[in-house]
Amino acid sequence: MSKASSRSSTIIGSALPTIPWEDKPNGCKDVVWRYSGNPVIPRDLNPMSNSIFNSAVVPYKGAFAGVFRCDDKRRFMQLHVGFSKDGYSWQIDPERIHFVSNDKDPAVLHWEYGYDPRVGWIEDRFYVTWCNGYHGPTIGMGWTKDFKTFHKMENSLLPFNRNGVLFPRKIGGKYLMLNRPSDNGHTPFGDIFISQSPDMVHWGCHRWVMRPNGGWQSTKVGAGPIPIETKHGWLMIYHGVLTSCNGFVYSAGAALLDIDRPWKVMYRTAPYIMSPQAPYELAGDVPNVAFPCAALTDAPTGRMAMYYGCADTVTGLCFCQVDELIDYVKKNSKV
Ligand code: BMA
Repeated sequence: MSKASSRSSTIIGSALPTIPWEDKPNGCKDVVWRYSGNPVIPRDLNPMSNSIFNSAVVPYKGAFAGVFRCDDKRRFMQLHVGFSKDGYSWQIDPERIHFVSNDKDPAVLHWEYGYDPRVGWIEDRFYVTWCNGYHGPTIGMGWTKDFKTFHKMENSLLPFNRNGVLFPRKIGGKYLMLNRPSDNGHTPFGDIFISQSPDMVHWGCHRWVMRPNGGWQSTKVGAGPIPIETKHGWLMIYHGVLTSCNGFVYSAGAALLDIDRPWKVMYRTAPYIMSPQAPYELAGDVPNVAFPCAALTDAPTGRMAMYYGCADTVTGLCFCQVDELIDYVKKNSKV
């Protein structure tokens, strides 16, 4: 990984000159714009996949790696590893990830299903969090150093919980994880919380972060990609859900969280930054879903490329300029 950090720019992070990128199209009035070749990952990239969406991508060894949600043709939800030279063209292992553990307790390797992964580099390894089936959905955790061997850790929380997203570094001497307590089904409620841990195994000191806020985010909210450290606070992209007469509609918004006490929300967008409007977001196994799970950033240029699930079927890619997005969050905020 490039360690070259650029504190002269808004993003406090590394350079990623190979970030996937397209300039904003002429005439586009939105703060986030879509990749012209979307969907970047089709549902049938793997012969046995019904759909590939809500997936996580990171820079890895001068290229890109990721953990992908692939629902198979039995409609079982599984996690698969994938690699790409350019962030656009992906090879995804047709075999699901089989986690390993030295722990003899069968509860650790217990596997029912896994979905909606997030991946983040913290200190010396990549951590993976996902919605893990353990007698109900909770936040599973694992780590890898090479995207070949994946080590399974203890579940971080009790069921029922979804959208576990780690911060990329310790804050106040602890690891922090955004999460969203839920129910066992298609949860019709949900606030975002932060849980804290000294060791990535024991989680507590829970702090409330934000509730639904009307309109596109009136039913529930949940964290998306690993938060991005900026000079203006942690930039958290999140999804918000509206219940229409045809069911849930998943859009994306952005918030700025206090850098030292990130449960303090300084700004959050009253309008969405992206809502399902493209055909591949409007039609699929679950229509009307735009569900971000990963963001790549290039600190010197302020470019951000975001991967998001589209209609629970395919994976989309979209872009923004982080300075412009922060400006938009501040100018259009209702906390
Ligand atoms: C949520 C999760 C997501 C999914 C979304 C829309 O509860 O299951 O994986 O994208 O619903 O179906």
